[in-house]
Amino acid sequence: MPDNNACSTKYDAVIIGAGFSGLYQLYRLRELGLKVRVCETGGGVGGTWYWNRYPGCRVDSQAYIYQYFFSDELLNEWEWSELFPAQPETECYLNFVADKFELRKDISFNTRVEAAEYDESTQRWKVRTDTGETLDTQYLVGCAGLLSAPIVPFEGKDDFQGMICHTSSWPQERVDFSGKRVGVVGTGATGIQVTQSVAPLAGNLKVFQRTPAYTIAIRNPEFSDADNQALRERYPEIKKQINETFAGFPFDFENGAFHDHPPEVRREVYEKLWQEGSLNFWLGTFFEIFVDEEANAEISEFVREKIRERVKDPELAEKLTPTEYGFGTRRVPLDTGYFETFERDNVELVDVKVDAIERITEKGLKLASGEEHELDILILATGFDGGTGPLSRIDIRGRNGLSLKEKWDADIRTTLGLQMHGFPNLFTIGAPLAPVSAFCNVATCLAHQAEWITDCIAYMRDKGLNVIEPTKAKEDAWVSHHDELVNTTLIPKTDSWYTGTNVEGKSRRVIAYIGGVPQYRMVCDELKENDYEGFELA
Ligand code: NA7
Repeated sequence: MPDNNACSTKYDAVIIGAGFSGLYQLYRLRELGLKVRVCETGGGVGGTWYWNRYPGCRVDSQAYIYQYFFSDELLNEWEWSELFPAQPETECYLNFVADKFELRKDISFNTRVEAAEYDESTQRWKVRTDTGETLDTQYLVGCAGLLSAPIVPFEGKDDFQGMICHTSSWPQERVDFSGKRVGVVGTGATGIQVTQSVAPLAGNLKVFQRTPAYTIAIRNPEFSDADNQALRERYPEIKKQINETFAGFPFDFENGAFHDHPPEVRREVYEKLWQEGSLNFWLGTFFEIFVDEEANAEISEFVREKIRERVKDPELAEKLTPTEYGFGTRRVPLDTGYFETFERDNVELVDVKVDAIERITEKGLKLASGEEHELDILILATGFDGGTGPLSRIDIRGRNGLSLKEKWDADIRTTLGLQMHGFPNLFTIGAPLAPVSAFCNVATCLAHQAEWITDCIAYMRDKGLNVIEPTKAKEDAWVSHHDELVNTTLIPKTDSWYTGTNVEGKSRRVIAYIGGVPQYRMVCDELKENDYEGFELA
């Protein structure tokens, strides 16, 4: 019998994942003339937008910035139906891109990368998939997403007799909620979207909340042909703008310094931005929201007032109003009637802060007090091992067998989120310690990282070089700079996937670089201009 490992296929680059970043990375590297293969676990393209097909899933960056800007033809051909499209539209867009640029021929679907090992003697990676194939490649690019490793924090999943589903592995076929007793665990961005969408469909719905969320009521106008045309005319300006704003959005902190304004002027700013119904209220009010307790307290209180206005029942309002952390120190969700959902007769809020969920049982969920909630459908909106999980769940081994999982278990370190010491020729998009992991419109930042990687590989080829790896000193310097910056902010004080506290035993470090997109781009550009100083090239 032939040994699969013996007949490995040779590539210049193997990309893990055919989501937003993987598709673009494939396009770019193919343009360089490289032989590239993408391995994708799913049966189609889209990554996050392939897997997260739960009811209500919707993008919360404006559609016209949550897309690719590399092709004018593409920008001209695609039409957006609304400002914040639902999952099917974004998935459809990514399929359109894959078809238009004939990307599928280089993608192996239903193919999970299980392991990858760097061979020092050949200076190449051996990539093993669950289909039994071994791919031999010079470069390995991790495009596995930043929120694609789901967390199921309870025992007993297999005992449950009803339907159980994490939001990120939602079935392709329609789920019938009518007359069903449904439970949703989690009230993050996902739990909010699923709650407000499933409530009108279910017999009854119990929402198990441990920590209430601040959320902004979305304003989501539909787009006409004329709107799409007007956008097309503005694309050159928008493309420029998103690379110059703090978070890669079409807005910035443009209201001056918090303390330069009297409270009534600041309030006008809040009211105005609140009416926009977008993340502008978070990433466009005052930068002090991230660094100044007083500013953060004032903005948090403003949002609490908005929640109280929306929830008529004071007791319920109290339960739904966050008080234990500041607004914007966790990822801010957008909602469509989320708070109003709790006024429906078929919806109940179950507070599991004090009486915690103990386990999943045959019939539903059991709390620490012994109380059991019987359910037909259990939806787990319990989040992800953000930033690290997607790659550390693959057995990736660099020089001297160094395991990426072990490296990150000990300490979450990268060099600008793009490479890692000990892992030559491994590039990453969406990995920790870059803005992309949390403080950026993902589409802006993923594209930038894919372009940086492409330029780096082109440089290597032009110079006749085979291997690139950041030195330990370079990585140390980046990690220190990251820590120094983020430790002056309020972010590390709040528990969430940003700080890694949502995963038991995960080492604590803020996952995303908070220096802003322009600053990050500048550092990346300087590296290119200085021939990758601080990286070992051979
Ligand atoms: P998040 O934001 O990590 O939210 C997960 C939610 O699940 C959150 O409300 C958690 O409560 C809750 N959770 C997790 N474990 C438990 C247990 N054991 N008991 C009760 N509740 C629990 O994930 P999302 O999927 O909503 O959003 C992830 C990102 O996707 C989002 O930020 C956007 O960028 C898109 P907790 O707050 O920890 O008390």
